[in-house]
Amino acid sequence: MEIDAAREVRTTCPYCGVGCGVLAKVAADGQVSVRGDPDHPANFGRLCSKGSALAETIDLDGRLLHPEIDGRRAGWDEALDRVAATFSRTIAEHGPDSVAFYVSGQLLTEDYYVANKLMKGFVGSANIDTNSRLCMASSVAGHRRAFGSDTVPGTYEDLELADLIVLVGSNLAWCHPVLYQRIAAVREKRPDMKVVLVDPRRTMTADIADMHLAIAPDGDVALFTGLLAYLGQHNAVDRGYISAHTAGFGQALFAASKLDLAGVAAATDLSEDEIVRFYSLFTATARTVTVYSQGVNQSSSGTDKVNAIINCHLATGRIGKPGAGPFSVTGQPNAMGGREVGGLANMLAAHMEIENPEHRERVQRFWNSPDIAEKPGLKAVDMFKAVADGRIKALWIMATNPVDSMPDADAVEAAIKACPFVVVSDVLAKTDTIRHAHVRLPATAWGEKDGTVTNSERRISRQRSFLPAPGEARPDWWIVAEVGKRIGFGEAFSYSSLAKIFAEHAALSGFENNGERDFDIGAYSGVDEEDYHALAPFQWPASSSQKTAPGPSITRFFADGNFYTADRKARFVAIRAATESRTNPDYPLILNTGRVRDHWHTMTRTGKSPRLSQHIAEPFVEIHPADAQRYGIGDADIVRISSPRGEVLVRAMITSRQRRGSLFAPMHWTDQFAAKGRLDSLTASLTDPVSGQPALKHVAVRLEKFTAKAFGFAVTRRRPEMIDADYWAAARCRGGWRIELAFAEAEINWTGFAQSLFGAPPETEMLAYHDRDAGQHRIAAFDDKHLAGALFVAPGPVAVSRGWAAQQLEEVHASQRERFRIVAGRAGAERPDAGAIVCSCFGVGANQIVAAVTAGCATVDAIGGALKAGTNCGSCRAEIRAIIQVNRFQAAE
Ligand SMILES: Nc1nc2c(c(=O)[nH]1)N[C@H]1C(S)=C(S)[C@@H](COP(=O)(O)OP(=O)(O)OC[C@H]3O[C@@H](n4cnc5c(=O)[nH]c(N)nc54)[C@H](O)[C@@H]3O)O[C@H]1N2
Ligand SMILES: Nc1nc2c(c(=O)[nH]1)N[C@H]1C(S)=C(S)[C@@H](COP(=O)(O)OP(=O)(O)OC[C@H]3O[C@@H](n4cnc5c(=O)[nH]c(N)nc54)[C@H](O)[C@@H]3O)O[C@H]1N2
Ligand code: SF4
Ligand SMILES: [Mo]
Repeated sequence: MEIDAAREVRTTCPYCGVGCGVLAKVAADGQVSVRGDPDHPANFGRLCSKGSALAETIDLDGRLLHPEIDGRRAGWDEALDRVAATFSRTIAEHGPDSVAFYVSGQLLTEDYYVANKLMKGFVGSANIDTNSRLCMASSVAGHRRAFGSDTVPGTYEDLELADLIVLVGSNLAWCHPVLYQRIAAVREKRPDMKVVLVDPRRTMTADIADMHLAIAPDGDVALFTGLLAYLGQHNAVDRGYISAHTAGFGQALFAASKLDLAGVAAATDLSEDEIVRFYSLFTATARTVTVYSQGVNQSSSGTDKVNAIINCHLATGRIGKPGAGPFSVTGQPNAMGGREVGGLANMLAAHMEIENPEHRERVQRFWNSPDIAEKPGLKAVDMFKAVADGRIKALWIMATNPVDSMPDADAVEAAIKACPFVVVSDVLAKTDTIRHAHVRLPATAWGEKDGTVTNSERRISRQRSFLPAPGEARPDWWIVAEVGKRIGFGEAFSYSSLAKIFAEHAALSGFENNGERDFDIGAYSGVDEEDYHALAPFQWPASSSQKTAPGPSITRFFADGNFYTADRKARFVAIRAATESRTNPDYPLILNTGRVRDHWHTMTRTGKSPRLSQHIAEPFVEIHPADAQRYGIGDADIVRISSPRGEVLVRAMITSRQRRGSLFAPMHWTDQFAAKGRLDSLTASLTDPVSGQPALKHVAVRLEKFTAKAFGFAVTRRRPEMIDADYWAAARCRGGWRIELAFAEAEINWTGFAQSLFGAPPETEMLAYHDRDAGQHRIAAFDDKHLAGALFVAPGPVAVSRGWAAQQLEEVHASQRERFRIVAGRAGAERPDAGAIVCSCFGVGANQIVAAVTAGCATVDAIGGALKAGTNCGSCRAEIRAIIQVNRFQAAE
């Protein structure tokens, strides 16, 4: 590929489902820079902290650059032949259901389309499932139950037009930051707009909320069935809409009316007063959008939660209208594209149904395929159970890291290890999953690959390459198509270009559609290379008839009914709220899991960025102060969380933002970044009965203090090969790595430990200070004028300034005096500690912000004026406001 140095390439962010447009540029010296695309309708130029730091994540460090078989380098031909031959043989000997693909919402639509076509139409099994099962399956199931199709009715603009936004189980400020910023911007102009947050934790998103309902875990079904009953009682339903466009209202209302207000209060742990205030606000506000995410989907009652919410919107006719509707926001960049191609085991393709013989016949005819899967395949959790018990004998994992992200992850890892044949396509050479692969296939990464993605509002945008493919890496679609050809389906998989795949996908969506299926992009079935190259973001539907008939295109669904059920009416779902206690005396606490602002999933990308790694540099757990006291845990202690399936060691963070009896820990840390941080070794394979989505937010656990005899903090230029400590967590910093440590034993040869940690050759100059009685040790190693590493050990959490220590890796230490300063009594004391980094764009820490507040800065903008914090991507503005509030309050006390 030729790179034009001066040209900005228009592409799409590879992180969340907001799907922001990005302009990427490669300078003559190879430096990449990115900025938000001002013309993209998802972000109009904005980017969050992760999007802004994309350029820091695209180096080739750690990349898998050539295929490998059984740990040795192999050529593509040999590797692809091995995959094709083993899959063919397994299918011949054990049938099509003995093989499986486990794919990802981070594949591009074209990759996904080819993988789904190969499995469902040519292998003849539906054993292709995706990490979207862990993410969107309950929304898909809820949509299909209510609408007869997996349709997201609204658009982002609705968030700006609404008078009330109800955020349910969504930490929008951190997980969909640009949508959060769009709402925040409107609220500045229209302070009457109300926001209600329903989340057991007081997250940073509460910053924008007029009302935070700290609901009991899984209290949502009760809250929204109670709301339906309330709407009924207060005559606040839209009778006209209900009778013209829906069915089942009576039964749903009857089921809802079984729960009175006291019952809702008991099930949600909210006061009746709070509940009624929320209900009356909802009742009074026609322009209401209910946004929901993983606090809804990842639950054993996830599908019921979705339908309980949709019921309230159907009952009020608030759907598909400007500023009104239920809105499931998607997590991954191409969660929607994956649903469109049928990447879930219980879907077919182009929103057609696997159980429907007409649909099967139609897809088979379109693909001209020898076979078509007759029944739904195994959903993720069941798929890995089938790997474990030997029913699945050949497994291909693409663009996902199940050893870290599947529930009961240790069992999943054991299953993968025991599977006779495992293929992993990834961009990295070392992940917790790829270490068990027989065949490793190097995929091209963001910036190198081309294709399309669909965001949460059904908008299809191009990802475009601006970097050459490194080494022998190849795009995922090419890899899958090559295997398809080698299995013997040459004709169906001989794509000469990406545009051909996209055109085929578009054609299938419009094939014998006639308005019967929501997903129709038939207007694009004729795209050629040039059109595809230039493809501008567009929202579906875009049927071929819409293209020929001028007039306004549909941007929202269902304002006038026309659902995709047989009678074109929506279905209310009668739901009974059931409360379930999962805790017991051995495992008395509820673990809730999720995300932090600056890391993405298993950190394969964000873990490379020093800027993003400084916001939160180690795995942690949020504990309510009363629980901390009960278990004898102090702030910054190391704690062990255990469940019947496994355990993790993480840092304690004591905060009253957490509910009593509940813990929250992020999902991001893996064996690549921490000693024992794989959170999903704790979670259970319990799933929602309708969607098969695991209940990742509600797991019974036990908490105890890990008694550390010594704590440590280190900075080191080279990443250690091995870290011999009971607890460690490594994070990138500009000059190398920073490492948090804790030890069950204090009788350690610290100099030897430091030497191995720094990877320092024996001739390295070491300076050391030891106070054995006080348990204090400080050791620094230099090569030439530079610090190779520094280790600080203390009997309690180490007080050294992290930012100062990391900076020493980049500075010149010419004189002996300067070198001694590093191990001197109060290292870095003359330089104030910036504290935990809040603003990653400008590296501004919490202590600096507190100081500015104390000096009189009273608003986020004033802080921005004084420190620049919050003035670039804006992702930290909620945190800055929280710091201002706490400190002004304290100053006033
Ligand atoms: N920074 C960042 N952003 C991301 C990602 C990332 O890894 N990092 N990942 C992307 C992906 S794939 C996804 S799916 C999205 C997820 O986006 P979100 O769903 O917003 O994120 P989570 O942190 O998983 O969970 C959201 C909230 O659900 C709450 N919750 C837990 N249990 C309940 C409950 O019973 N009821 C209610 N009402 N709430 C509950 C949690 O306390 C949490 O604050 O984020 C996307 N964006
Ligand atoms: N406890 C708990 N567990 C969870 C969740 C939770 O909230 N709590 N959330 C769940 C959710 S919503 C999600 S979406 C999942 C996410 O979990 P995963 O999908 O496992 O996480 P990622 O780190 O995004 O994994 C992506 C992998 O693909 C690789 N990759 C990146 N780009 C490409 C590419 O172009 N091609 C190929 N072949 N590989 C590529 C990366 O290196 C990485 O190894 O986690 C789920 N697990
Ligand atoms: S909100 Fe942030 S992570 Fe999500 S697409 Fe936009 S820039 Fe990327
Ligand atoms: Mo997700």
